[in-house]
Amino acid sequence: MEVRQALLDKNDRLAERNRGFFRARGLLVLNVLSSPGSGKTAFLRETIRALGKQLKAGVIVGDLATDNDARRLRESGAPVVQITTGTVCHLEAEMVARALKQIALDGLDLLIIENVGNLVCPASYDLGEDLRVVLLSVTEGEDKPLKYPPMFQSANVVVVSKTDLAEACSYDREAALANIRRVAPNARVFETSAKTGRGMDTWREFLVQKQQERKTQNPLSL
Ligand SMILES: Nc1nc2c(ncn2[C@@H]2O[C@H](COP(=O)(O)OP(=O)(O)OP(=O)(O)O)[C@@H](O)[C@H]2O)c(=O)[nH]1
Ligand SMILES: [Mg+2]
Repeated sequence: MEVRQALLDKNDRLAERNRGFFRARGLLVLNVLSSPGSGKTAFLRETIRALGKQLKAGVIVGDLATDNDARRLRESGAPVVQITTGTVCHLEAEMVARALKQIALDGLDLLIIENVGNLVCPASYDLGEDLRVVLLSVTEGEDKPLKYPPMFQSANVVVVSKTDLAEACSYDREAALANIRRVAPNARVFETSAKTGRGMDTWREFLVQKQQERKTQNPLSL
């Protein structure tokens, strides 16, 4: 118990160091989290595509193994660094600090960190981000916010993903939104589909606005 607390304290210190580094550069930083396969990579690829020339984004992506997601994200033209964590089920601030040395940050407005697919462990690890973005796909069940509260409680933004599959999955929209509201009453909610592009314009406008705020105010308004 004490060892775990010491590790978390160390992570918090390194996360603060990352945060200072990001703020000095005027970078807006997202930590994107969800269970495996909720659509993080697909959503991020569409996000970068939607941003076009409005914001220049770079990505750090974490997985236990393979560089599949890095290869998919590079198709968007963004600089991407893959972290392979081996047996570790989350990213830590120190891993992000190391990855930063491999990414060309000059000219970037937005740094997106795709965390390891996991609804439990990554919740405890601050990476120095401005915004925690948690995905909930319509395919995984409306009750996930209630079953995994720490992850959803820590979210600044909840993205409902894969809404094109809602009907096929008998997705209960009202129940899902009520569950999100119960656990994360202050989170901004976006309903999206990476397949049809639904909701991507609203999400893009939100990011552009937050990036502007990053240059002028601290903390961001939500
Ligand atoms: N129909 C539909 N399928 C989607 C959508 N987004 C993602 N998918 C599919 O869902 C599967 C998982 O998507 P990924 O983007 O790899 O999910 P992920 O959260 O990055 O997965 P991990 O990184 O392994 O945790 C893939 O087969 C995607 O093509 C969507 O909006 N609509
Ligand atoms: Mg992925």
